[in-house]
Amino acid sequence: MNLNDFLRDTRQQLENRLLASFDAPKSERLRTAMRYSLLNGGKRLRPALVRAAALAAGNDTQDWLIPAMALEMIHVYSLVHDDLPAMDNDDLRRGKATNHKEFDEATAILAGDALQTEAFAILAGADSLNDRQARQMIAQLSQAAGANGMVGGQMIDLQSEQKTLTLSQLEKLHALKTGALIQAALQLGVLCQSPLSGTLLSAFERYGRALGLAFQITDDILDVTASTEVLGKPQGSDLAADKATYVSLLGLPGAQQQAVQQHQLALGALAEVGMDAQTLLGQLATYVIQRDH
Ligand code: GRG
Repeated sequence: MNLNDFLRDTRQQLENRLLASFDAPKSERLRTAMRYSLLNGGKRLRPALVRAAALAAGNDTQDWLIPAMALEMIHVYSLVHDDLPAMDNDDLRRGKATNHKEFDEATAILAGDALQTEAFAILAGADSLNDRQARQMIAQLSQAAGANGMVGGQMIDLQSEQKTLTLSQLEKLHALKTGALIQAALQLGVLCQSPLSGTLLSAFERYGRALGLAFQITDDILDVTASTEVLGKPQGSDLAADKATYVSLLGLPGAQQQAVQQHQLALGALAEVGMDAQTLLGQLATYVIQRDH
């Protein structure tokens, strides 16, 4: 399957399953707000990584779907909360009104909270996972999403506003804020298959670290190069908010060079386990630095 077909098929399967979830809401408003952001046109990169990692580990069943849904729910909750006035204060996400603009702040907070708990509930209750797999996936995902992962990175990011960061500080921040969930995607994919290959896990760890940075650097580049129409939010908004970004630190050519470097590191990690740039994971790495939104 080529990458475009793979991404389309992953999106379709994931969204079909997401559409069927939350069918017995206690609160119709909460359900609508959760579904609004969950089915609002994301690229579904993390689910594609879960599936590609599972395939690379030798699992070609549908086992990737539950961990991919859980991970996407965590990702979407983080975007809903990140857009709130207390954080980034954004009106637009994926070209549409942010959750708190469409509903209200309290509803957006609750929708994010409920998406987060639902993520762990579907892992804990999945028939397709054995107890050990479910426990390991819950452990990986909670570690990646929590205080020592994404939430910790977000806190450091907020504390870094209007400060000058070194490249190494910026890398550490993004390894947590954006990188941890990308790494988790690969770990969840590998966990679909047992017994686990230690060599594969360590290669994927290096691939995931480089991919996470390549993703964030490209995000910073797009913030200044892509049009507002393509971005779905005002161009240059991170720079205007006086945030340290790869572009503010290194300039545009320097940031582009860093993205290429991380892309090479990601492909190098795959090569160590005999996977080339044409494998799905290789193509996904290239997609990450070549995407336009
Ligand atoms: C609020 C707990 C909490 C955490 C927020 C990840 C994050 C931490 C905030 C997101 C801010 C942001 C836009 C970071 C840049 C990288 C990123 C995560 C972009 C959005 O991910 P995509 O491009 O989104 O995969 P789609 O829309 O395709 O799902």
